[in-house]
Amino acid sequence: MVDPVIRAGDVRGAVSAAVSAQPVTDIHTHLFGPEFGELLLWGVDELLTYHYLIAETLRASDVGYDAYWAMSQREQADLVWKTLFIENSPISEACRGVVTALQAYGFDLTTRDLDSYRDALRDVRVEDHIDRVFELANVESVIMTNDPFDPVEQPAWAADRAGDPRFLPALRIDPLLNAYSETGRPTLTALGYAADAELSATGLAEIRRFLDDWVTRMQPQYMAVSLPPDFAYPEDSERGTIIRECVLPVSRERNVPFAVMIGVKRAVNPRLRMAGDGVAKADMSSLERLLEQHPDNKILATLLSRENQHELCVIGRKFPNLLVFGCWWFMNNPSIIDEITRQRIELLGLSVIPQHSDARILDQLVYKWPHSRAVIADVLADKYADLSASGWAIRQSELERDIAALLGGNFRRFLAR
Ligand code: HDL
Ligand code: ZN
Repeated sequence: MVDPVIRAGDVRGAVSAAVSAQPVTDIHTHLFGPEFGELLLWGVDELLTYHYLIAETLRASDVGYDAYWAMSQREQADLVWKTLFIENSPISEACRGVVTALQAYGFDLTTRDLDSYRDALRDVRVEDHIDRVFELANVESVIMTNDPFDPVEQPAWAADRAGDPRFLPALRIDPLLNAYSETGRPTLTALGYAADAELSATGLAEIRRFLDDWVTRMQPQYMAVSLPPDFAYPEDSERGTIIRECVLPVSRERNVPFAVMIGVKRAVNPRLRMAGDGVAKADMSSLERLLEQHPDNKILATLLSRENQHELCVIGRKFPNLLVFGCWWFMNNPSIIDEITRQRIELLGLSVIPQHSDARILDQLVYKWPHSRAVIADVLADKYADLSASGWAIRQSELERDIAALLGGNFRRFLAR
């Protein structure tokens, strides 16, 4: 079969079409398969009470923290809609996302009748809605955030999970690493692991046994932790010791990569609850030392501060055992996705995972991916146009190969290495 060379004038169109057509593996979300019941959030009121929109609503309305939290979810969603969509144009990225999703469902946005949108989804079966959302977003699979320290989620893992294969597990260990004394150790003790305060050899062996058992039970794609800006490694702390003595050995032995998500300042405004987290620039030398001291460990990394993104690309050049991923959280806005995707392609070529959605509500896939694909396609169109102008023949099959790698293949190859 002829493998056409794309004419210079057609490169942009070919790139846009290829990015749009490529099903994506979404490597970090807070979604749950339907077998997790109420843990899977979906629908109009969940979309509108997404914590990003709570923060924006409390800026724009006269409603105080306590009055907001005293409302029902429906009342909260009504306030968000009135404040951000009716009294103001929904121009922020989180607001525009809701508009994109409602439009994609075919709702009449000229009515702005929130109840009609609610009614349209009321009788939908969740399994059917999942099919529709995955098709609209062109998503082939999502990786969940599964927390064995969460008393609500923990029981779901007691039985064998014959779940929807499109929802893949990830073992999230923040309480073990960031709150060992307060949460990690008490939970392990309750689960029958003799973790101790001194982190003795026996105690560390028990933490390894806990991780090993949960890797067996959950079959996670990776183990993940979010880390503060002052994350230090190596460090003679509970976190530094457990990472070195427990997480990295189990990660290597079980071939389950360790994902570090660095730069979050938890609860800078506790009154906003989940919406109250902030960001700060991290010291990247800790990531360098983690990678340099453990060359046989596979590390996934995403950084929350815009100021860390260029350093992250340079570190990616130094360490093949690092896979850079996503435009995380406060990075997930078109202006920043554009900037850091250009840096990544220029410095790391195709050896990155440009985006994940971080979706918390199923319907968010319907906007987060179209919004990101548009920006990523724009960047790639420029880069392939530059390559073509430099004299390289851009072949259709090679373009499609490259984009398949960016939107899922790189991740699967990293896991299989
Ligand atoms: O720690 C994380 O995984 C973050 O993504 C937080 O869940 C955050 O609240 C979020 O949803 N960001 O998009
Ligand atoms: Zn997340």
